[in-house]
Amino acid sequence: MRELSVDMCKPYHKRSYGLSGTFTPLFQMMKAVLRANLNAAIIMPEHFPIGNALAIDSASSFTKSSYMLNLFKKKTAKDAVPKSYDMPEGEVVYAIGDVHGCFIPMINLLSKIELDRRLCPAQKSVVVFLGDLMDRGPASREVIDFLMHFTPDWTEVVFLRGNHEEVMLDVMSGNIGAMRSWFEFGGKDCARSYGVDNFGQLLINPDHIMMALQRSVPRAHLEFLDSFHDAFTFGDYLLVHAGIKPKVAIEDQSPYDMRWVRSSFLDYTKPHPMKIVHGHSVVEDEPEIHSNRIAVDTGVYQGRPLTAVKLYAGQETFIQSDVKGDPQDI
Ligand SMILES: [Mn+2]
Repeated sequence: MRELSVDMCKPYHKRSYGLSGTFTPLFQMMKAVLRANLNAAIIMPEHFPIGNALAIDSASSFTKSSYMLNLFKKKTAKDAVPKSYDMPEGEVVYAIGDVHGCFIPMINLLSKIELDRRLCPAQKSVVVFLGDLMDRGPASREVIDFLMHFTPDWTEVVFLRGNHEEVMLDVMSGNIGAMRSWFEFGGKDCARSYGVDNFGQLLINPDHIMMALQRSVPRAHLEFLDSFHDAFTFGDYLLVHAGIKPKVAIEDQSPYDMRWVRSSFLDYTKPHPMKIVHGHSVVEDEPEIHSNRIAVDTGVYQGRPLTAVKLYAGQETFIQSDVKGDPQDI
């Protein structure tokens, strides 16, 4: 019997950041935007005890008790495909697809999830971000700044690493080649959100852009992104950014495949040992429930809603933001 790999099993990140200097103005702006534009009575600021690390440390026993043991069931290489994919009793998961710098749809979706969770009789709740918080949309910095301080009293929060987190961390380590390709798939939008836009120097002085990036992106943001996990299990469900390599045991999956895989996973219609919940590959109309996987990336940055799947009591249901992505949203 082999357990899940150490990395997949390590307790998820327990954030304890305090309020940052940049956060309070953002929070005030968020309040103003919500009141003015979104007709959003759903979230009031007091529902977000942001930065209240002490409260969650003392109030939440989830990470200190058997919660992780309940969530991380042992899987073995010879695991047969279960007759049905089961969920832990009395626990609810909300898995949110690729945010891609779309701040207002994210806030709107979180408010709807909070309301749902407060009405849900589950004893335990986890909100899982499936990765790709940044790039493409207009507000990567705001999304990251908000989430790194997001310690609500109504749920635990888990972050998974997507291919865009992987590339951004690579870029910020000083990799000029990675920066060039990053700028081809949404990295410029992320850089702009940090005030870096000297892209005209890309051919002649790429070092100048790199220096500007390294000056502008706070170290705390990178440490936050670096704390993300590869996968999260919930009963017979495996939550990952992109998917898995078919016909390979769950514990033998590579982080690379879990962050980047596309057609070999998407085209595979036979059962996996676990049901896979993923983002990464945009489904253009509605989120999709297949027999072996659930796809929740509805392409919010392309003017569509942000989507979460709720897993509770054997049911797979979707919650979507009422606000669609819009390049002008912040
Ligand atoms: Mn993505």
